[in-house]
Amino acid sequence: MYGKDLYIFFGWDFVAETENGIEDIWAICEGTNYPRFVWQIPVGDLVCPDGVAMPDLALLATHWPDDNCDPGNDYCKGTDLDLSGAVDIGCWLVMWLICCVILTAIWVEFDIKIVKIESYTDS
Ligand SMILES: [Ca+2]
Ligand SMILES: [Ca+2]
Repeated sequence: MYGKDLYIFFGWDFVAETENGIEDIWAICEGTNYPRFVWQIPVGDLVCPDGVAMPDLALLATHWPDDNCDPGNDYCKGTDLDLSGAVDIGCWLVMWLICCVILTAIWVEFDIKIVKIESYTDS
C-alpha cells in the first residue's frame, strides 16, 4: 500500500506520470507512506521522507546558486521554489518561512490539546 503502482492501476493521477492525467493530484514517498494530495505537501518538502528536513536542505544546497532552472530540468529538481529561474535567497526565505509557519501552527494546536487535557484531568 506504500507503492504507487496499485494506485496508478486504479486511475489515480500521480506526479511524474501521465497515464492517468497531467493534473498530478497525488504524490507518494515510495515504500514509506500512503499517498498524499499534492496540496498537502509543504513547499520546502523537496525529497523523501515526508516533511521538511535535512535531506530537503541538502538538495537545496546542491543546487545553490544555480541560475539555469526551467521546466526542462524541473526547475532545478524543485529547488527553484519561486520559479524565478534561479535558486537564490528568495527560495531560501520561502522555504523556511513556510516551515516556521507550519511548525508554529502545529505547536499552537499541540499546546491547545495539552491545555484541554490538563483542564479535563483537573476537573
Ligand atoms: Ca499525472
Ligand atoms: Ca522531505
